Amino acid sequence: MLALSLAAACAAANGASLDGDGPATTERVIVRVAADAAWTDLAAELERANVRVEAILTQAPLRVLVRAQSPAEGARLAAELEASGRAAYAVPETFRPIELRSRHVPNDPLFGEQWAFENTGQAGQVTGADVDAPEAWAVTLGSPAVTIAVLDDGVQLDHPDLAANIAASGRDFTVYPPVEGAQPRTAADRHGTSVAGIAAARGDNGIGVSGICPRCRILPIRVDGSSNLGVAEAFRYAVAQGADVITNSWGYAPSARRRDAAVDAAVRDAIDSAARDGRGGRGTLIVFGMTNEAVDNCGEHADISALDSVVAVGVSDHNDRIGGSGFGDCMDLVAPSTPERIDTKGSATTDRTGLDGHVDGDYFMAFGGTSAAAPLVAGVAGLLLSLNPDLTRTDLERILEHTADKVDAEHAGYDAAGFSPRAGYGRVNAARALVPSVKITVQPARVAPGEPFSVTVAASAPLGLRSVLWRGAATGDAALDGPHTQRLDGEGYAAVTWSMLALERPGTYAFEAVAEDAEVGEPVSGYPHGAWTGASLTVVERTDDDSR
Ligand SMILES: [Ca+2]
Ligand SMILES: [Ca+2]
Repeated sequence: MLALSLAAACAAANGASLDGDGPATTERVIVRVAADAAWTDLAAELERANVRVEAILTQAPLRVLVRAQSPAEGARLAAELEASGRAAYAVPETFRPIELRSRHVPNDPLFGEQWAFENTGQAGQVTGADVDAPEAWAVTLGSPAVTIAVLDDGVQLDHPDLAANIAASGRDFTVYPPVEGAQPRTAADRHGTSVAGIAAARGDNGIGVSGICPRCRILPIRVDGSSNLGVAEAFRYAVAQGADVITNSWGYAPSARRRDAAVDAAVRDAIDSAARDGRGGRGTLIVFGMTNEAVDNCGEHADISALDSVVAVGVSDHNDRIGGSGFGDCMDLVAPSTPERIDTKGSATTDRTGLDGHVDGDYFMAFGGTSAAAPLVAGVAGLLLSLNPDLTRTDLERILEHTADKVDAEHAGYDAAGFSPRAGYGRVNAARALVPSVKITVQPARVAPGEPFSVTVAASAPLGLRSVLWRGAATGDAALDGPHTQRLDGEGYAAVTWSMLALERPGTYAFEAVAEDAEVGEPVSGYPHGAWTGASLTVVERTDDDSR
């Protein structure tokens, strides 16, 4: 029913880090009958062994698809056929993760310094501790219809690597009433220009760096030094100007009385309203970097990033290790950046030109902390919205979380839902976020005969989900063989659970799940409109030891 090409395509989407229990083998075996073997004899023998011939794949050479009673029996049959010499080959059908090889490496000369985008070990780091930007850019470079508002200090509007992506000159909310233009106004204004570059510096223009969303637009908004009135009005302005994502690499500094750092009702209301009502009711995604100090951001006297309507981003380092930033139950994601405590090179981004800014020159090679992590997540959201502007804020958040890589599991200790208060849902992965992704959980993974278990299929797709389905691969139980299909309505993320399932016969069973998207568009040639994954369940008789 579902073509192999779909499975191959979706495995590509998940790459080597395919979730589930790795490649799954089905009960089917592809057999090329040996030239000197008598097919009629072989067919009769297969029938006696209760093996069904499902299809004649080709007549010359004779290739047939047969179906054994289970994957294990299929593997045994394949080995026997090959050993006997009656098959030129006999190969069990196997779903195997493959890598999406298409990449887009931009021509920006400093791209090699952007290890957070593509980590090739530039500074002795772990290769691949990055967001897979070139793989994401093979799908989309982003759309100028998507606007990322940067709330920060000033942004240099005429920076040669930003100017083409600046949506408007923005507004300065550090005074009330605010004044037009969010350009830097003091020598200290150097942060916003670097934040903007990570989100959406112009890519592929032959100069400098690339933002993670190289064709998205930047709406600069100056708030460093604003009152609560200024901040609240800044959020309302961003929404009114059509901001799709609002990125914030700032928070309130803890004071001697930490209580003072708490977010007041006016600011909270503005943020909640933007998240709920922005984008014509689909909701504006609001991203905040957590504190650079490794403290709990989410408990009493919580940081502004702890708000429910905010995506709170911490830091993972150049070796995909966590722990270099604030954390807690309110954490959503980590993104690669240099933690402030670690003395390694940062990821390159734009700097105010010439002597202004962080350094002499137009680019800064050492930007880090959560200031660099938040705009990375905001830019990935921009890529998602470039594929499908109808995604809701909740869709965006769930897709980013569902497709994040579970880095540093040893220190994170992810729970069954994939969450850790030390790493959120893991390190954002732009490439995985942009294609369909599916996970299947069989719980518990080990049961006694007749003991109930459940199957949960969670899936995301930027173009919207059409359906998810699962089946037990040749369990011998018609009720489990499936497929069990749940139609969906184009949401970006869904999790569906089938419970009170049971198997009587001991053994190890393979389960597989497939998600298909709505195929509303073809973002790029060969775009995978589905995803596949597998899991297994072991049914064992309880021993006396188990029951104690
Ligand atoms: Ca550039
Ligand atoms: Ca400079």
